[in-house]
Amino acid sequence: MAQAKDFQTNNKPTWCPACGNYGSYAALTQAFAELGLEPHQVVMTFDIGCNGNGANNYRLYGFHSLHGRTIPVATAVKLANNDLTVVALSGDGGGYGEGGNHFLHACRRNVNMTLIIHNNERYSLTTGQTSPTTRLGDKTKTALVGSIDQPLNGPQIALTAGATFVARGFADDTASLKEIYKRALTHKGFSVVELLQPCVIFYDAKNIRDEYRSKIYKLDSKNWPTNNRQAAYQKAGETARLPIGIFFQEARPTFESHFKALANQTLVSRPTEKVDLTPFLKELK
Ligand SMILES: Cc1ncc(C[n+]2csc(CCOP(=O)(O)OP(=O)(O)O)c2C)c(N)n1
Ligand code: SF4
Repeated sequence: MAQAKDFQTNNKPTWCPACGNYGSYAALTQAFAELGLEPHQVVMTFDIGCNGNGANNYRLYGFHSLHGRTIPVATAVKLANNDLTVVALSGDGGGYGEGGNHFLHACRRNVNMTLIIHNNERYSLTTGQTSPTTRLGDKTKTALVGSIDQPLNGPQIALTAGATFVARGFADDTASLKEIYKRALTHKGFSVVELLQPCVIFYDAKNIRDEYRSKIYKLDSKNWPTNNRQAAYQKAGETARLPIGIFFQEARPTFESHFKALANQTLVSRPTEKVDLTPFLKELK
């Protein structure tokens, strides 16, 4: 049985020391192992950004795509081979900015895969510009006197757009993050996990961690009603304190379940050499 290290390459990650990406990397590879997965059964698609540089560190099938395009690539992978476990990674820039359109439609489409959005409130790889989640008043290289755009709330948008699983995790709490990832990976449908991921370079390293540690609390997993979308929306909107855990989960037919042809055989395993296109071409005349 594979262990977490079997999902990790020997490459030395290029993330800065103390970056929140390390916590997510540890939690996700542990989650794969504890679910009994093997590296050849998992595909990850990556965005451009610090989070996307993780493409060098995961030992499994991967595709390092364009900025904002991790979701369509993951969707194609899943539809081509629905036997695979598919995970799309993104930053808040790629996920809510460049790829915001894909994010919305993936939530309502409900392909059986997991999206992890690393929210560090900055475009970090390109040195800390304002992103869709930058707080009002934060000074960045593109907001010299402070950001004036209202930040968006990813979990609330996912809930509004119809996502069937919405959660939030904290990169420093790898034990609970691993459990959230396991639940997301086993959910039958599109699971969204927003990760609070401290960037220690474009935020004051001590302030961001102190703030998260003082504000974050865990949802009561036994008593929180995960079947109530409106309650989840309100919970995800809290700002004085920051809840982590599974906000919402519901069962809904997946996108691929509507295609009977995929029920018994994956698309990639279907023979292509003897397909007769003549009737189809006649129809087009
Ligand atoms: C379409 C496109 N726009 C802009 C860029 C430049 N770019 C590369 S990485 C990046 C920042 C990534 O920020 P985010 O997605 O939040 O990830 P992070 O680095 O914070 O993990 C940008 C703007 C690009 N590569 N492609
Ligand atoms: S710049 Fe920020 S997000 Fe990027 S690797 Fe460094 S600490 Fe992590």
